[in-house]
Amino acid sequence: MGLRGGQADTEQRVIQLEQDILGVNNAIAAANRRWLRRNGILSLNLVSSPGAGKTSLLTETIRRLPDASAVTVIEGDQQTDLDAARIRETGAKALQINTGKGCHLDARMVNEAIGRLNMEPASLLLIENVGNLVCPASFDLGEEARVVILSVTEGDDKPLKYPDIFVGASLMIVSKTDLLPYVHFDIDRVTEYARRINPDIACLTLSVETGQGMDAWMEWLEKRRSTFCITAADGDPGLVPFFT
Ligand SMILES: Nc1nc2c(ncn2[C@@H]2O[C@H](COP(=O)(O)OP(=O)(O)OP(=O)(O)O)[C@@H](O)[C@H]2O)c(=O)[nH]1
Ligand SMILES: [Mg+2]
Repeated sequence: MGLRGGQADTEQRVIQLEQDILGVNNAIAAANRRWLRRNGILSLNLVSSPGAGKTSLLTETIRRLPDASAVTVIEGDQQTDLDAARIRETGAKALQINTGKGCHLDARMVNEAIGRLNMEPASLLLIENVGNLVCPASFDLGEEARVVILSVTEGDDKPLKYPDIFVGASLMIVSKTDLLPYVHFDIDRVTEYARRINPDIACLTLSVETGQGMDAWMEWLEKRRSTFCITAADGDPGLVPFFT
């Protein structure tokens, strides 16, 4: 009885701690979103498992945009600044965050990055999260939309196995479609599974290698940019987004 009571206490404390951490994160994320919106900066949070092709998609996307200097990328990885270096080669500004043992970016990391980046109003902010289909699902960064990338080599059952990451996502991109002839992956099935989890999710397929689907992705991005309105009405955005 004593042991059970002690166990229940511990579980209660763990739940409370998790709620506190997420509560603080959500408050900072809301501050990030407010600041980004007031400055007319469209922000996307790209999530996937490791190696699904996030950085490759980002570099190819920036190359296709008319002005690389109007794009900023926040890169999240446990170690190295390899991805930020790949982004900088395109002419876009990139800031690398190393999370060490951490398995996701959080709103405070993005808040601090925003404070250092000196982004132009009405520019584009692309955030590459740490490769992981689980942890990033719980941490709002303050982005305008979450984009989930799933490569065909990972299997078409992922929306059902890792549903949380698909729940709040605006778009699922099925990547590396040039490899479809070599793997068992059914595009109709993955689309049906993703929409079973999130009926509103948009779905695109593409290959950075062959260029298949890149035009549709660029159109999605352009539409998102053109419908994104500057919500500057409620006051001065201020220069520094820091929450604390
Ligand atoms: N065949 C094929 N390979 C691709 C495609 N896109 C990316 N790759 C390859 O997939 C590997 C991983 O690509 P990255 O862009 O580094 O993936 P990532 O999601 O950024 O990886 P992490 O940041 O480590 O999570 C690289 O070897 C890429 O060349 C594609 O469309 N087709
Ligand atoms: Mg990467």
